[in-house]
Amino acid sequence: MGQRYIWPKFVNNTQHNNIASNTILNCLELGAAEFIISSGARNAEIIHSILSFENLKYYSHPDERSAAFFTLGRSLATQRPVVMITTSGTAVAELLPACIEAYYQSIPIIFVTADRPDEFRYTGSPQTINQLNIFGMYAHTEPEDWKYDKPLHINVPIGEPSTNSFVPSDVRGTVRDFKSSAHISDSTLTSNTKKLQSFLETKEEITVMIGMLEAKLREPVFDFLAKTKLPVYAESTSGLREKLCTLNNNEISADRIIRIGGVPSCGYWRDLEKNNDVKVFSIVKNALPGISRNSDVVTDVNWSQIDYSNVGNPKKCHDPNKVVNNIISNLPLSEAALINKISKVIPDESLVFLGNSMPIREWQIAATMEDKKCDFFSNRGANGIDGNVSTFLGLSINYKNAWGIFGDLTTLCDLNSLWFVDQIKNQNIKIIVINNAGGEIFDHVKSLRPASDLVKNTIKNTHKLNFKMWAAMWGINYLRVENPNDFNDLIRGPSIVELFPEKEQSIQFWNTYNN
Ligand SMILES: Cc1ncc(C[n+]2csc(CCOP(=O)(O)OP(=O)(O)O)c2C)c(N)n1
Ligand SMILES: [Mg+2]
Repeated sequence: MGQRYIWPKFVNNTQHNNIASNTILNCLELGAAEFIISSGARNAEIIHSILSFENLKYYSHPDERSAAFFTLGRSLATQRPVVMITTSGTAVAELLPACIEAYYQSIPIIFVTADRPDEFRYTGSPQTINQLNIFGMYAHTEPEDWKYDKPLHINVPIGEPSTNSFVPSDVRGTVRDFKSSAHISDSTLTSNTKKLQSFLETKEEITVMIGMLEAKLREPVFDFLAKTKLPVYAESTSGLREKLCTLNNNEISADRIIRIGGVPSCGYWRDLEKNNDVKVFSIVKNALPGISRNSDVVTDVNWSQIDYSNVGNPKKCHDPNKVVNNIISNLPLSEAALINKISKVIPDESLVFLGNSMPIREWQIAATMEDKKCDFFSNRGANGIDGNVSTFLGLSINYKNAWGIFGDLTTLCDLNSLWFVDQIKNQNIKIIVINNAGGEIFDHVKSLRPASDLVKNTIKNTHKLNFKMWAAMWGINYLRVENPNDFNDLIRGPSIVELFPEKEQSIQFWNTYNN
């Protein structure tokens, strides 16, 4: 199926007939307020159009992959569609990782990709690839019936610019109010709510697991939990971990699991795959069960209409800090101890972005349970280690203080993200790099234990790099942290804080914690 690029339904523009301006007007009509630009000759007219509208907020970055993840962060922060604009050719292909992440997180980003006119397609002429439906199932391609539940791809064939293309135009566009709408009919919502109600009506033991949760769902879900008194395991990205008495991963046991929000990162969820006796009911925006065996899934329910109260023995949950504090008091240089320290020094109401893979897991068990009213995010849609810093930077603009915590390889995958730092002008960005010399997560993969050092080091990408010169390249502060007191030297301004945990202590931490 082809893709169209003019939507008279949205803009009946009688002022002029310029495809570049029309594209921008259409994006505004769809609710966009910001534009992220990666430039080339093919999209120059569209860029010109954005800049000549004068009142539009925009950012630019030469690397499309980073820019696309930044766009995802902007959409998450602003809760509205954000547009990313590229030139033609492989530039378009660079958007795929962020497109996939946005698909699994149901984030409404708009990719506007400039293309050569139709007759060039399939000819192999310069910078001409087949861009039609290039993102496959991961992007919607019809603006008229886009439901804002996944990315939208708008492919715009543009001919050679003329000398008139860049003269000032008097076209103006205004940013519309945008309210993210529920993509669900009243009757479906009622039927979903009934399904959850009947799942609850059982004598079997029920536990609730909460993964990444949209900010607007936090209050209704919190109220639902308070009313039902069900035992709960809440991940940090749910925004409820510190507000509830949450079970540890190893304390979860149930006949029925209600999963709310994104797929939980913990082992219990993965083990459910084999544990067929446990019935699972998921409530998640992307409508994906997150598990390959039989389970129920709905996109949304009416939380306030659920009528249920847990009459069984309330499960005792233990203060996770008690267990961990005991261990880290003897192991102050372990990764978990340093994460615990970070969680204490982060100012209240900060953005906290948790990178894959160990940071998100270590935060869950080792961060303070004090409720500092922070907002938590992570790229757990597809669990990629690419684009994490860029997503964080996109989010950071809306926060007075923004802390991102990343593994060393995750950081390496996104080194040019810092191009954005000058544009976002946030003086309180802290990029924490946990340098454990490679992919530490693989030391926790049981099946790899018998492998030789050669195999392990190859899989872990063991290295001896550090990030001091990375900070120097972008002219931002650098702090080396080897023990918790080093955080006292943290200064104002965008900073890279590189942590060097002591390997032996980290190993000992996990050995003690797991036993
Ligand atoms: C784009 C991408 N490539 C590869 C992987 C597989 N992977 C998962 S975790 C990981 C290592 C991460 O290392 P690091 O960022 O240093 O974090 P650590 O495990 O040390 O906490 C890799 C390669 C992935 N998730 N995403
Ligand atoms: Mg690492």
